[in-house]
Amino acid sequence: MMITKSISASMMSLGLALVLTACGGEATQEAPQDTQATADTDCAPGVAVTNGWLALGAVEGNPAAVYFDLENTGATSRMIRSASVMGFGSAQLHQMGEWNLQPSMDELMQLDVPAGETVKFEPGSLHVMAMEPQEPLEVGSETETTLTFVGGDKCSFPVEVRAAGDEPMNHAEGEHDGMDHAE
Ligand SMILES: [Cu+2]
Repeated sequence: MMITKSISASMMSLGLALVLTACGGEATQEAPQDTQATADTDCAPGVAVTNGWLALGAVEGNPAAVYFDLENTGATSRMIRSASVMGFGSAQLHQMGEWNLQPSMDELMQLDVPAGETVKFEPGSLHVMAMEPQEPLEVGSETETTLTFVGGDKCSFPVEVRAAGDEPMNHAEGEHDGMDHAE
């Protein structure tokens, strides 16, 4: 039992080192100038997010969808519990699926990311639905998404804002399984 724990702890340390290395690649040595609201990736040890982007709703004021790849480089599984997106009043974890041959969207209460695995949030599948946009986002700009894991660890990362047309699935017309996103 003790041996297992100490191995696990050292693997966690390894994961931490890998993440720090990965994050360090983007950072410059100079002191950051606080000229824009964009953020660097800032994730708990053992979690790495890449390829973050946001698809605006087809109509201004509609929900947007956030996509990214999340890698669990740690030794234990991670459970995503909630998400928030800067510039939006609320956000949910969603999974696209099919029900009666129609596309449907289900809210996930939490999402397990097993140790060593990468979960892809991508169009037609998993996404973070960003609701209640507070102000129009410009295509090509960036905003920040934050995931919170069970236990309280967080992962914040930038997402590039893309136009609605870049996304295959139109959320404004898709079935939302009875949920009211427009509220
Ligand atoms: Cu959705």
